[in-house]
Amino acid sequence: MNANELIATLDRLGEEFLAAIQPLADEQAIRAAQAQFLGKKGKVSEVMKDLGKLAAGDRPLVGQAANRVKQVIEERTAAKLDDLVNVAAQADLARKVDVTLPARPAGGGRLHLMTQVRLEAVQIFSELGFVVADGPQIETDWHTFEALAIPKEHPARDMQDTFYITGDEILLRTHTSPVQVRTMLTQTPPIRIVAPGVVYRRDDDATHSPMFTQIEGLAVDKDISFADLKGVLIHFVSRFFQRDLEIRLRPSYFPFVEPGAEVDMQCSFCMGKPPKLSTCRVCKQTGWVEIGGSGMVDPEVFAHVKIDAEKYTGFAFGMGLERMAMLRHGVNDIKFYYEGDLRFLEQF
Ligand code: 2NM
Repeated sequence: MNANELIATLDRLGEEFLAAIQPLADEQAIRAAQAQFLGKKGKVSEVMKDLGKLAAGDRPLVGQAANRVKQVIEERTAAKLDDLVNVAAQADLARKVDVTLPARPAGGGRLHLMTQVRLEAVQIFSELGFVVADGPQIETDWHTFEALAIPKEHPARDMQDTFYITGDEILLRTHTSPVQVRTMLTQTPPIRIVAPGVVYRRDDDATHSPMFTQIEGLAVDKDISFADLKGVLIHFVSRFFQRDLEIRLRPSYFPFVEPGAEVDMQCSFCMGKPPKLSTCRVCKQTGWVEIGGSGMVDPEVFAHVKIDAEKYTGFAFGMGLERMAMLRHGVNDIKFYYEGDLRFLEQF
């Protein structure tokens, strides 16, 4: 082909491209069409192979024609792709949105079961005039053990049971009793407090967690008696389980009370009447379950906190709230409380 024929062919390719791209409406097809003309083996490149055969003087004119065609193809491709974006944006704008549709429900939060149980226990004791007292979880040996007349050789002090932080003086409280100690040191009777909070022991199985929640109570006043203690416990159990369950105080030893008693209540699963033909796994056929400990504050404890044991008496009690929640809701493994599994938590 001579120069004029080449220029005519190039112009014709330009026309051909414009006709080919005209009906295309998707990006892939448009890019494929462009490659068909401008690619390495495209129609324009094929024609340009003949450029070398032309006289040197003819080449610039043909080169200019080729550039013109390339520019037309590139501009038209870009414009076509631009159209696609605009069409998509228009379709987006035109889409009808029903603003009256109800929103997706936002998963409602709730209080953790142990928080619910703790607040409820506090509420019940507050009905009897008890107020909440609080204290540090990191405690001293003195507030946790010494002031409570727990001797140095007592197993509760053992490295096996207690998490020590530094040496043998600073530790994680193993019960909330140091809160009672601090209260008695800073207040004068009458005292009526409950101390709810987490405590720590080196224990970990289906019924023990290294961190668990206790509530302990303390009343110190003139003429406080063991009968007052029993009345408070009966009120608590009947309110917490919403039933008139009986309680039973079984003589037991705690270093900080005298006399001391373990607190049992009628089994809330079989109501104290274990079924004859099946077994109640909760109370093991006894009809009673242990829920805590209690007693009259030992005069030795009063001496440590400078309360006159000739003038005042007091009772104290303590119980584990995970266990109370287990009895109330039929939870059978303590691990559920601290695993954070929503399938468990959402049930309460
Ligand atoms: C229990 C059982 C029996 C108790 C005693 C005291 C204090 F500080 F007044 F001496 N606080 N808590 C006590 C007594 C706790 O928990 C099983």
